[in-house]
Amino acid sequence: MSHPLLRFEGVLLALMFIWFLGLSDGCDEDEEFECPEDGRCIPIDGLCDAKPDCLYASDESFTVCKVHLSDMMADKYHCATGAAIPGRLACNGIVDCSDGSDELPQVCGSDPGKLEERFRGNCTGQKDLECLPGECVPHSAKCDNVIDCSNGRDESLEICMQTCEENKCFQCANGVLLDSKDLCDNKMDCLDGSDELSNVCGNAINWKEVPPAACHETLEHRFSNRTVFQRRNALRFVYANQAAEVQCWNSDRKSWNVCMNNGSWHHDFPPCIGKPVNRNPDTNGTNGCPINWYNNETMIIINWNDDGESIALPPIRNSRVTFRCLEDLTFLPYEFKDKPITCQANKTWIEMDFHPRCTNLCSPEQISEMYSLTPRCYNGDNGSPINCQDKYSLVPNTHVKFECASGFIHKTSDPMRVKCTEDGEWEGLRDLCEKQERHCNYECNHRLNYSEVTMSKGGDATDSLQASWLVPIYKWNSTTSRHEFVCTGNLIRLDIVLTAAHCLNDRNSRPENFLVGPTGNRSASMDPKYLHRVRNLEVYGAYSKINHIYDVGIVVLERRMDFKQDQRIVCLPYNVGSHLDLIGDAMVSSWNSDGYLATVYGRLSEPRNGDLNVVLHDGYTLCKGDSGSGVITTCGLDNHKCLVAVVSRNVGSGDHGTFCSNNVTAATLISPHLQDYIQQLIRNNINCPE
Ligand SMILES: *[C@@H]1O[C@H](CO)[C@@H](O)[C@H](O)[C@H]1NC(C)=O
Ligand SMILES: *[C@@H]1O[C@H](CO)[C@@H](O)[C@H](O)[C@H]1NC(C)=O
Ligand SMILES: *[C@@H]1O[C@H](CO)[C@@H](O)[C@H](O)[C@H]1NC(C)=O
Ligand SMILES: *[C@@H]1O[C@H](CO)[C@@H](O)[C@H](O)[C@H]1NC(C)=O
Ligand SMILES: *[C@@H]1O[C@H](CO)[C@@H](O)[C@H](O)[C@H]1NC(C)=O
Ligand SMILES: *[C@@H]1O[C@H](CO)[C@@H](O)[C@H](O)[C@H]1NC(C)=O
Ligand SMILES: *[C@@H]1O[C@H](CO)[C@@H](O)[C@H](O)[C@H]1NC(C)=O
Ligand SMILES: *[C@@H]1O[C@H](CO)[C@@H](O)[C@H](O)[C@H]1NC(C)=O
Ligand SMILES: *[C@@H]1O[C@H](CO)[C@@H](O)[C@H](O)[C@H]1NC(C)=O
Ligand SMILES: *[C@@H]1O[C@H](CO)[C@@H](O)[C@H](O)[C@H]1NC(C)=O
Ligand SMILES: [Ca+2]
Ligand SMILES: [Ca+2]
Repeated sequence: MSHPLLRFEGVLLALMFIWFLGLSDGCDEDEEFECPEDGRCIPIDGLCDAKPDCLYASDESFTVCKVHLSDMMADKYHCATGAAIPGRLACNGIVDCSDGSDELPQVCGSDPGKLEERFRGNCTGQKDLECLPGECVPHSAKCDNVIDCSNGRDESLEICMQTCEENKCFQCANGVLLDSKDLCDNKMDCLDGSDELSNVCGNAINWKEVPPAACHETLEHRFSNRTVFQRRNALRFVYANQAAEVQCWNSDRKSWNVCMNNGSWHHDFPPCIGKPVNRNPDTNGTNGCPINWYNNETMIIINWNDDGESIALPPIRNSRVTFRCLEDLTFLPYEFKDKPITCQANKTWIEMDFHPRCTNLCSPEQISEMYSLTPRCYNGDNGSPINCQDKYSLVPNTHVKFECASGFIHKTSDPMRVKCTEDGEWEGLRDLCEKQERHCNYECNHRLNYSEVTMSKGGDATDSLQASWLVPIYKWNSTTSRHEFVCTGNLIRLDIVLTAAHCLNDRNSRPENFLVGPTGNRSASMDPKYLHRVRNLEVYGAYSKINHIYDVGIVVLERRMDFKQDQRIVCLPYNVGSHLDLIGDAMVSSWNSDGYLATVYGRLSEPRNGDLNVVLHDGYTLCKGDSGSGVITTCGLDNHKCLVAVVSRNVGSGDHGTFCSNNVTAATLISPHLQDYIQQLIRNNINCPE
């Protein structure tokens, strides 16, 4: 009889191989967690807080979040994944745990009869648990630590969740409570192996670390869109006791399987029909080690021997080799790049599951940079969703379906799709990009709540939501070697900022000298990760440097901003219809000297020479850094609020904005002519791939 642990050795080798490769040294270990899927660093606070931060939610996996009984906090509710949430969030009707375990009926009290009825589904008689439609197993199969359902439902969290009475119990990731003596005894008692994880047992005596078991997708059987998988670099897998639906690579034949805690799939996958047979004895395992995936058009083989390296051709026998991609193709999975593998004398590889591929990849930036479209990516036409930010996932035949970005509304129901070609290009993207205007419309002042703006200069801080189109513009000062705040800008598209021309127009005004911050707190916004680089500066042609009339300019950002709650675009009159009320009250929001958003009020005077004068009410002032702020008033038939002018200069003293003005401020009117200019400029700045 072999002890169960001995059976791990084969798996262990392969797992360690995967686990300890490709770790970068990028993250600060004390303050950050490195997402294994892509090496991104997230703040340590984001780890096991029940909210996924990593691309594939590895920061919330039970394999990192599960803790020992002695580390559980009495005042917290521990999700079955181990993540701790405030106790009051359990059973509050809102799912807070990433696995939903805080709202399961077993915990929150529900009629057991109802629950049984739900599990039964359409099953009858003794076989009263429905795994999948039509697949029934007996009652005794429920949570007996043996996988009976093809999709593992009989051992899933949904069915097996148990409530801990005294608030301190060890629970497997599928909700089953475990006796504390079974913890860290080098024997997996949980189907998911959570009782023997290093984060649970790290301090235990005589405990031997075994990496968490994982089952990988194969080349033939790819995860379907119903599988919630993890990813480590380019390899996709599920952890133990997690179900996976796979789809044949060449057909839509699907089947379910469950990963076991020794790293094997619970049952064999049904064969995929029509799998091509490799009749080449040099690559199919007859004359040498099998390399069915070898493609002489895309890869070369380097043979390592005592004399150094040399190029080899199949068959490969009894040697150590590396596969390399030709030209600028990308090697996948990239963590195996330049990794030597060994072909043994008996024509088998020491390493298992080595299936490299050399491929072109499509660009994640190109699909995420369009101002009004948000991509959703799929593995094939009807395949599983993949993350559009993840460049190693964007292989040929990745399909992308677009939706109008939040803040935009659909104008048509036309499908918006592109796909990645073998050459690594997005087919149809340029066309779609250029025609965005036809598909999606701005909701320019959607959710702006002007009535709440009650701030005055020097008053209390106002919420950035209330002036969510305002962005600070920073310019490089070569004397101080710093970027300094110079003017206020207004987002009129997610990548276009309207401001005053004089902010952009001098000898040092080159795009690379400018940065644009996010809306909100000006002083807090110098964190480089929130700053936007500038692609282009445009000054209205009629702008006069002498008397500063037609003082309007535009900053085009290199990349669009995200549409966030506190980031909105402002309406220009043309967005909402032609009616403009240019006499009456107006307001100007910008930052006060402390960096807080503030608003001043005034009365508009008749427009003259392209200027609209704002006569400020008593006690309000506008100063140098307020240049470029928008003058906001009522416009359009629905009494929208729009930006009708851009603050330019203090006319009282004839000065162009160096000092503060407390009575009359000149602002450049967004006249119909200027609107045309802006619209034209917007059209010319649709940033589409070549
Ligand atoms: C994993 O366990 C199953 C059944 O318990 C067994 O059939 C299989 O061979 C094991 N796999 C490995 C790699 O040890
Ligand atoms: C039972 O089967 C019927 C017909 O196949 C289906 O419409 C119904 O939704 C099923 N009920 C449950 C609870 O799955
Ligand atoms: C490999 O190719 C040879 C020659 O065509 C064939 O006889 C053999 O069966 C093939 N082997 C496999 C495993 O497909
Ligand atoms: C690849 O192999 C095929 C068939 O063996 C051969 O015809 C072709 O010339 C090879 N191509 C390269 C680039 O070596
Ligand atoms: C091939 O040889 C290696 C080492 O000599 C051995 O571990 C392995 O089991 C052999 N494989 C087969 C299929 O014979
Ligand atoms: C998965 O793909 C199928 C088509 O193959 C589609 O009908 C289904 O809605 C998709 N499901 C999800 C969850 O995206
Ligand atoms: C806007 O402000 C009004 C008045 O303060 C308030 O009643 C309303 O709920 C706010 N609307 C939104 C969407 O915040
Ligand atoms: C740059 O900083 C210096 C020192 O604070 C200041 O005197 C100068 O006016 C700044 N230059 C510009 C262009 O703002
Ligand atoms: C604005 O930023 C400053 C400096 O970073 C900070 O002290 C202040 O609390 C922030 N205010 C708000 C409202 O975020
Ligand atoms: C604006 O204020 C300045 C001084 O504060 C004053 O000299 C000037 O006449 C005022 N202009 C108007 C139009 O009220
Ligand atoms: Ca069972
Ligand atoms: Ca155990």
